[in-house]
Amino acid sequence: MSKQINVALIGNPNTGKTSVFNALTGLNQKVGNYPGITVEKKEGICKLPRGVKAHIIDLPGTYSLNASSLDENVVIELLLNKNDKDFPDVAVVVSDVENLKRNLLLFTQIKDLEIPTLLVINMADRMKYKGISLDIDYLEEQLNTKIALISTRKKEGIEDLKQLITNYKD
Ligand SMILES: Nc1nc2c(ncn2[C@@H]2O[C@H](COP(=O)(O)OP(=O)(O)OP(=O)(O)O)[C@@H](O)[C@H]2O)c(=O)[nH]1
Ligand SMILES: [Mg+2]
Repeated sequence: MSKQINVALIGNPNTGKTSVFNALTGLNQKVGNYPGITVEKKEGICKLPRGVKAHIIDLPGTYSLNASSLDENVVIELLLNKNDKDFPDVAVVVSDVENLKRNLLLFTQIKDLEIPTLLVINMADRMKYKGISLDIDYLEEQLNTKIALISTRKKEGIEDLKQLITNYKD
């Protein structure tokens, strides 16, 4: 039997989680230029290298794991229930490149739950325009995580992300 892993896409509102979901699964869930587009859990499948199959879960945006809205409860309920059939083997935290610092609060909270975590920094296409540069090796070391710098808009970095998901235990 081929191996299947649960992957949850988690992040602040409007960082591009659903865009990543669509890129990974080939589905076409609604994307929009304001926060709160995704209101419930969506699921899809992504075929990864080495015959691994990923069950991808797109979630509503959340700023933290301190529940303050219904949408955030969906995320908290999933992450705090190890018996949930969708409980992630790996949490992919999606940040946008312009708000990285703010997004790291949620990243840290998920790491504290000791769920294997990857960090996606999306919207890399905005870096030049915004004059942002990042030292990914340094960030990986400081945050003790693997990072995929991607742009779903330019379709860049998606294969790297698939590779990181495949190797999430390394
Ligand atoms: N410039 C740029 N914009 C992007 C990129 N990826 C997504 N976006 C835009 O960011 C906005 C939010 O995208 P979504 O995928 O809906 O974001 P989300 O995190 O799922 O949003 P919520 O479900 O509301 O939390 C949309 O306007 C996208 O077109 C990217 O790589 N570059
Ligand atoms: Mg969404």
